[in-house]
Amino acid sequence: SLENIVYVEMTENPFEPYIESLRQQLEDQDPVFLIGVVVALAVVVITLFLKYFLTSKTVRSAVLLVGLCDSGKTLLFSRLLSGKYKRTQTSITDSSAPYKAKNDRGSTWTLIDLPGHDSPQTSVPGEVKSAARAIVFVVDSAIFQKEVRDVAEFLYVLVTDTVISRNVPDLLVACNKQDITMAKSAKLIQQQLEKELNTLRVTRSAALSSQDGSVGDFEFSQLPMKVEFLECSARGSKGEDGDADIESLEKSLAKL
Ligand SMILES: Nc1nc2c(ncn2[C@@H]2O[C@H](COP(=O)(O)OP(=O)(O)OP(=O)(O)O)[C@@H](O)[C@H]2O)c(=O)[nH]1
Ligand SMILES: [Mg+2]
Repeated sequence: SLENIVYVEMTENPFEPYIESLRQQLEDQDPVFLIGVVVALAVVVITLFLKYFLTSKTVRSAVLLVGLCDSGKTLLFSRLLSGKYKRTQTSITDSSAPYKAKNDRGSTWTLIDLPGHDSPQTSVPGEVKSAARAIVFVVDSAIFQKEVRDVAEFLYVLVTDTVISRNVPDLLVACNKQDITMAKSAKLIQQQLEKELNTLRVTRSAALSSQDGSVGDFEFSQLPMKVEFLECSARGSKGEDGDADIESLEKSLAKL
């Protein structure tokens, strides 16, 4: 009867014809239709990939100078930017300036000088951490023996930081003040820090446990980021009148 027909038509799914034709086309394996689907998916994947790739490249352009008080961060900052010697005082706030790397690409990084008086946990603000492409960890090689515990603790906080271990910036350990006779070499500083970080790893947590699951002594090569130890002197052998000895640092910054 007429009543029955109207009832059937009203309960029918309005998308039924489309789904039916979709099913039909898939069944027929219409090549044009399938190619269309593949191309559409490819466009979505490539767009997402490019977006991720480009944003992570452009945002992370900061090079941080971190380390304990008096290690020479501010003098290095001045020497890297202008080459000039400068009398410094304990920094209260951070300062930043564009730094042009000495390479053919002409890369420009934002160099950020951070004060060293804060505790390791609060010394690097969150937004600075996530912008870091490289961290220059400045060590006073002349009084390293006295400070080894504090230096190791600072380094431990940095490499176990969640933001930093996600972004994996390069870690350049600048063994500064090499112009002083008593200065320890980069090799010795690396060995001592590995020993000290091993102790911290054992006593604190398993956060630094090696990636391959092997148990044994801590080595910097086990960290997810690239680590490099280098020697420099922000003062230089001739002091205020002469140039700094920072070629090794400049070379590493040119490779970023
Ligand atoms: N002999 C020698 N002295 C240095 C060298 N680099 C820095 N200094 C001196 O060490 C002192 C501290 O240097 P700063 O650059 O102010 O140290 P900083 O790391 O910025 O210190 P904070 O801002 O307090 O964290 C200054 O008197 C510098 O002249 C170096 O390579 N050799
Ligand atoms: Mg300073």
